[in-house]
Amino acid sequence: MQTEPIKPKYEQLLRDFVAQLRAIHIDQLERKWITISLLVIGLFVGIITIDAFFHGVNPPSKVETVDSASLHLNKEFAEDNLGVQVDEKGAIVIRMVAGRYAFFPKHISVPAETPLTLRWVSMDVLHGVHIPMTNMSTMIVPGYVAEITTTFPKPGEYPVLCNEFCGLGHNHMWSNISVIAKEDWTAPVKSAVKGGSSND
Ligand SMILES: [Cu+2]
Repeated sequence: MQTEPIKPKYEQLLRDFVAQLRAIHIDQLERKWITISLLVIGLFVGIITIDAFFHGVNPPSKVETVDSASLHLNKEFAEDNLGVQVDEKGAIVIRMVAGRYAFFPKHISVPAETPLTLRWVSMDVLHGVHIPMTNMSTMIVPGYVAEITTTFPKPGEYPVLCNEFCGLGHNHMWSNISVIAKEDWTAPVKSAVKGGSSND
């Protein structure tokens, strides 16, 4: 009973709307630029969609949460687990904690030309991390894990800088990564000892 008149009502509204749009005079040049703008927007949305669904390009957090207030009690980010670790499959995972005003650990050594997974968390406020001359740049949002996979192409000393203003000591917030030639690098002893001792 009620459903019958609703459809024609919406059709009428739509028809009125289209008629109103048609009544607006749009200059030809303006029409051209509206079309170009819409095409550009469509192109960008298309690129983002393809990257997200087919190339796996996602925000670094991937919405993986962590309790920033109790990182020291957290299994993964407890002090002993920070720094470079090599897992059973030989993949290198680096865990770093950002806090006012430093990155912990202060210094790490990693091999060049090797895929590295870096996992960052903040213990207090919003920080950022930027390693010049690499693709490493991400926000470290409290409560979330920021994960980035990267490869350092050349050996050398790389600074790790905070690029989000986090307080008065922000400009002193930095750390160091030594990138060592692949053949000269050895996995830190700590991870070998840890692997042996922490086996329950
Ligand atoms: Cu900071």
